[in-house]
Amino acid sequence: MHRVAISGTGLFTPEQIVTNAELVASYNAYAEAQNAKNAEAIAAGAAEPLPFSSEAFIVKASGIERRYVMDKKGVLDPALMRPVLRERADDELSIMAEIAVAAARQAMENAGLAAGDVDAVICAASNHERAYPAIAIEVQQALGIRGFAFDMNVACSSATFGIQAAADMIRSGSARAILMVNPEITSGHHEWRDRDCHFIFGDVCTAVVLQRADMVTSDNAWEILSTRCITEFSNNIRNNNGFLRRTREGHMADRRDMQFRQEGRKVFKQVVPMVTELMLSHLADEGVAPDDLDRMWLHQANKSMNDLIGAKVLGREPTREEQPNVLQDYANTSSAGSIIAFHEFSGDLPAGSLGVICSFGAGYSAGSVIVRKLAAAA
Ligand code: CO8
Repeated sequence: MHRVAISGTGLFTPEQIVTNAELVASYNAYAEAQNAKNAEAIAAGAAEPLPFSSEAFIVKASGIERRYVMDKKGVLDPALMRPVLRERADDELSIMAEIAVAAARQAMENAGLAAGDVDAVICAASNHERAYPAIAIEVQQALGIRGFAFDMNVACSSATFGIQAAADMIRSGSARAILMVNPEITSGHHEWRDRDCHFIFGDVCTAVVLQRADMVTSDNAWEILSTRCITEFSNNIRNNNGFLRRTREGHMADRRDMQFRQEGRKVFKQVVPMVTELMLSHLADEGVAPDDLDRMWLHQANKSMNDLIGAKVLGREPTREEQPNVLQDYANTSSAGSIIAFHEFSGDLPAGSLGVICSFGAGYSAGSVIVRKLAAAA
């Protein structure tokens, strides 16, 4: 069995940012227009008016201040409320593969690896832009990587589940190094017309290179000491879109359940204990005391949720150094959130530092990865 390390990460961020002020102005203009259109039904008590959104609520409830998106114009247009992305020909690089390649190049450079050093690609994300061929295989071809590639989806937990899958394959000798990418164009399957969740998501792509620890040359490499993934079925975060859509009467209509929807309060209440228990039992089983942790890179869904999980794990409020947040700048980027935090806040720690990457989300699903920083290669 080989020891495995994360030896490089990469991050692609779209050029366009949407602030809470811009988002709320657009949503409220949409709500006003809808209410004017349905004025008669509303006056007759046959329809409810759409409620208005507020910047103050968004910051207080979530900690989110802005988010990156692939198409700001479409998302903010009250007549559209969705991104508009150019259709690409089959022989052009697809948009998910394009952002994955950008993040991947950075991760491979940080790991000091060339395409010939990598044996597999995993695309782990919440939604894939087509059924097949796999986005991962397209990324593999674009980068000139040999070996094999596949897509996987465990919603917001895709990256930690991907790390576990890659680490297990490297440990057992199926591959020397694996590139995992997390292209999250959440704006495409988010419901921008729903006041209760229109502020939650942002677009981004992260990439992680995992390789045999004895082959690492990077100065910022983290040995994977242990991984643990759990799932528990819940309908509280759900999207009914899928390949059987056209087989069902009425499913081609503009239906709310064909985009992301959730029972946010229930998710909060049920996922916090699930994640806390996962992290505490995982640490205990590996003989790591919570106080020994130098850093926790948590999934970025909601600031209060992360604060609560951090406090329950450490038994006290974590400092910003112990538990960095990126949520205010990126919003929830699904599987990429914990990896953005790791990418931005891991280089400063010295060799021997201990940390946990943890993600959680739809499924429910949660993944915990315990890592220790390796000494720089001689
Ligand atoms: N502006 C003003 N008021 C609002 C707004 C708004 N935008 N939204 C709601 N309110 C009002 C409500 O109507 C309610 O009013 P009242 O008290 O009069 O009834 C009040 O504010 C409180 O509403 P909530 O109870 O809904 O508010 P919460 O405090 O619970 O906060 C959150 C809402 C922020 C959604 C919170 O519940 C939360 O973050 N929960 C956790 C959710 C979470 O982590 N989900 C993870 C989902 S991501 C995932 O798993 C990946 C899925 C795949 C990716 C999909 C990509 C698109």
